[in-house]
Amino acid sequence: VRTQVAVVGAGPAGLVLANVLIRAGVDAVLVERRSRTDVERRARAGLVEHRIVEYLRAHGLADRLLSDGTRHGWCDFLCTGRLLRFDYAAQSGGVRHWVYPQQLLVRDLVAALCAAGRPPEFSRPAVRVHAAADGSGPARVECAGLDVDCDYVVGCDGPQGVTAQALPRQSAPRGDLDERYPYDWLTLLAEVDRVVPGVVYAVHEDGFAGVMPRTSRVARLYLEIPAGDAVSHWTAARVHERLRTRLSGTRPSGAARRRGAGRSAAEAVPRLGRIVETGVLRMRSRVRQHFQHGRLFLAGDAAHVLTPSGAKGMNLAVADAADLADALIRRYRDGDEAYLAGYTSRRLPEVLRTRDLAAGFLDLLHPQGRQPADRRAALAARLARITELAEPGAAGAAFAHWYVGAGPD
Ligand code: RFL
Repeated sequence: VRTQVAVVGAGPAGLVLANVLIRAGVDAVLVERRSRTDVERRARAGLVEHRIVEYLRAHGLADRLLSDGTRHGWCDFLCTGRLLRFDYAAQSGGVRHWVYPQQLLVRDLVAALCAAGRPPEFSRPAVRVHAAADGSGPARVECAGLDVDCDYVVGCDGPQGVTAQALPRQSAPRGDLDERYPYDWLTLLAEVDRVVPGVVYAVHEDGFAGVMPRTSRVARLYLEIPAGDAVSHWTAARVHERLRTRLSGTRPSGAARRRGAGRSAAEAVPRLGRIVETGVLRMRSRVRQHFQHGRLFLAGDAAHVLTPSGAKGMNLAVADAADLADALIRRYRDGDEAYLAGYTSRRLPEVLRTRDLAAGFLDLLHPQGRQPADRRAALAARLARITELAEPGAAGAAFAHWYVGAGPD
């Protein structure tokens, strides 16, 4: 087939890009390795930033998100048995997150493409991408059973995709853009007896644990484990035991109660039932220095992978897609090549800023130390920083603004 833009990968980045292009009259063909059922079932992210929802709404892509999603404006930190509420909506001028599972957003975006008459080509893995290094001539994506000839290729095929392999090797050393953390996270989906009222970050000397709302029946949980540890070491019984240790808190001190924090940890975390999915996330971040070369572009996890600590991956993926859609539309509508050429230089600073802030947040959640005394000291320092965030002030406001994706003022 022949099209203007070939999009590889039906995750949030590829689906948003294809939808926005087609609605603007730019022809696009999206190819996806997996089946439709598989992509619509893959549970991953769930916190959608305010500015991303506004973008999807403006393009008519947020109807179900707005009707079925829930709003969240605070999270709890459970630190050394104390429960501290961070009311980021209050600190960001009333802006809140939307909670809407990624697989539901993917389902909605697939349905929108089908309704627009350009359903994704499912079960078509791209095997090779051709794009002239100097940007001249047409490009081509070779897929199983289908070749797509096009003007531009956009790789939205995640960190292990094939599109990035068509980019020239990076000339400068990448060391400063890659980071491996000294721990991993177990990623779990567990049944809950009631909806998780808000995100809980438990900072404990045994290690980090996190609880994120997803649906009324299922929560996303994270558990810090030693780097490289195998998922098979983590039986359900062991997971439950560790979660109990890390998520149990004593009632707040008298002083904290007087500040209005008179809640117990049991109130913050619902009763956890059957674990329905267990995975392991090797904790690293990797940001490419170039998101484009000639007629080839990368968006989302194909260009940068961050840890889930700040819940930014899906949001950045959609933000990349939004920028690139705008640039491609300008290219076809006005012949503006220069704006398209500036894609990396517009996106990279935000990605690096997000990477740094997410790394800082990760540090807050992971007091490290070889000896128990070092860990206790690190924990006390984290408690002081979390307390500062939770109190109204400049530190809390800056973090709140970033965390919720309040967007430009
Ligand atoms: P995706 O979603 O990985 O989609 C890539 C798609 O490309 C397909 N593909 C190919 N198709 C054709 N040919 C090939 N050769 C192909 N190779 C691959 C794949 O099948 C797939 O369908 O990338 P995209 O669109 O860039 O979106 C990125 C997000 O999915 C990711 O950043 C987030 O899920 C990260 N993330 C979170 N982000 C948030 O913003 N908020 C969160 O709360 C949040 N929680 C999470 C997360 C990621 C997690 N994991 C498992 C990594 C929680 C978890 C557990």
